[in-house]
Amino acid sequence: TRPLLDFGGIDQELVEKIVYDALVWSSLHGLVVGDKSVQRSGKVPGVGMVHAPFALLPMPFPESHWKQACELAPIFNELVDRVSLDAKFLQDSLSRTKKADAFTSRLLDIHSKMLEINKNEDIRLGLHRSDYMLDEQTKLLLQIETNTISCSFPGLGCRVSDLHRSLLNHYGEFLGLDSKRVPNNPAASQFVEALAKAWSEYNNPRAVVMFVVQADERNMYDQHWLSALLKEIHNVSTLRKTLAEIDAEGELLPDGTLVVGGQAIAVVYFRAGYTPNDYPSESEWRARLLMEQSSAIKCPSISYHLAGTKKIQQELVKPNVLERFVDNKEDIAKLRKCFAGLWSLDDSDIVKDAIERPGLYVMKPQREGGGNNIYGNDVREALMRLQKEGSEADAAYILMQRIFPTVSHTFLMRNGICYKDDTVSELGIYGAYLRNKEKVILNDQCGYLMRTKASSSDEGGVAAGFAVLDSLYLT
Ligand code: GSH
Repeated sequence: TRPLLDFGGIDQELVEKIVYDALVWSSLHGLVVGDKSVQRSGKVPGVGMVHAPFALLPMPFPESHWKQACELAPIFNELVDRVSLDAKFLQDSLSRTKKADAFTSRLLDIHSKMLEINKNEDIRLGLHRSDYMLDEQTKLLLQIETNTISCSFPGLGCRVSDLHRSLLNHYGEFLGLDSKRVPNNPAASQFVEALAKAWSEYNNPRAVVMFVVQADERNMYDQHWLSALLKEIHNVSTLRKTLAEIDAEGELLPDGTLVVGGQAIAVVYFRAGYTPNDYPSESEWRARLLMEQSSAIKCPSISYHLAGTKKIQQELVKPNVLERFVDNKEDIAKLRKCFAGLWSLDDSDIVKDAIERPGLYVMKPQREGGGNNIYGNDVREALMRLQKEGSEADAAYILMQRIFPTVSHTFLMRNGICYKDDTVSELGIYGAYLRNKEKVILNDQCGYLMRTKASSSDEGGVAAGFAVLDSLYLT
């Protein structure tokens, strides 16, 4: 590591100045989230706002790996699309998981219903994010996962890049850092462009884009950034509804149009619905089914959602599976290069090894949103418990090789306080994909999200409270 990037040599007074400027900048530029300790902050915009947790300075990252990750975005976009078209592959791969995991089972039921009614999705919109870690020992960029639903922080992530560039413009010469090495981050504007293009493909000028949201959301400003830009740049209106509200106010017209609260919906953009907690009653499941049956463009459709499950990720790593979905040999090689070791729990050799050396594995259920994975000795215990039970319960999980990224010292900002910690980082690359019948309208990489967390914490995730937002300093 370079000494200045290590921040070992920065004097306290300088850090305090940067901290102060960073906090002012965040307040002025909407790098904010709702304060969980203020009850009304989830209901009334502008009440109980606090800066989003962020790293004070951008994280050094090799340019070659950054380019590699960017190049993968359109390939993963297409892979998700191709996998989503293979209903049998989705249903077969998830058939054991279905028995062990009630949530995945409900999603599969909706998928089956759509197959029964021969539901066609001509217009397909994917707003994805592929997450990677750089393995220190092998220097390989390894994929953690592709998110196909509710990818967080396209709105705030680009603010952090702007913040870091602004800080380096002022303090860069004292730090030995050049703001030009923080790559431009157009995540918000490009996601918005994709939503607007999808809206226009739907071709009903009176219809709106509906954001499906959680009732107690605190990351709403990230979402508001997108709706504000949709309106300002593209003159497209948005609506925010919870699943329960959609159940209460939604209806399908005979021609398949989804109407919610009297408004025709062109695009359904899910920022909820990825976790079982979002479906406390049958009402929410009815809403999900209603939307799926409609002609509105779903971002994601049920098949895109399923294509993003851990189980499918693990199936794709098996020999000769990628070849079913990707034609281009070079693309296959690029994908394989970033695949980490992934195994199903019916692989007895791997399970045996994971019981002996649990630190080298992560056990993952079919869950999104962070905070669900099993690490360390808990892996051993969980595997032994599943073995003893001898049931189908093991099909709810997959095993993944644990990746060990480089540890660096970082200043982390939370609640106006600056902490210094040993950290590791995860790079997410956003991707947008839009297709109408055979015509691919968009297939792009759309900016990035760097997240940094204490290396002592197993879990990641900013929304789940483990990590902070960060940006890149290309080295
Ligand atoms: N409901 C929140 C939102 O819409 O922002 C959270 C959604 C969420 O947890 N999304 C996951 C994610 O991108 C993917 S399913 N998490 C990134 C993080 O929290 O760091």
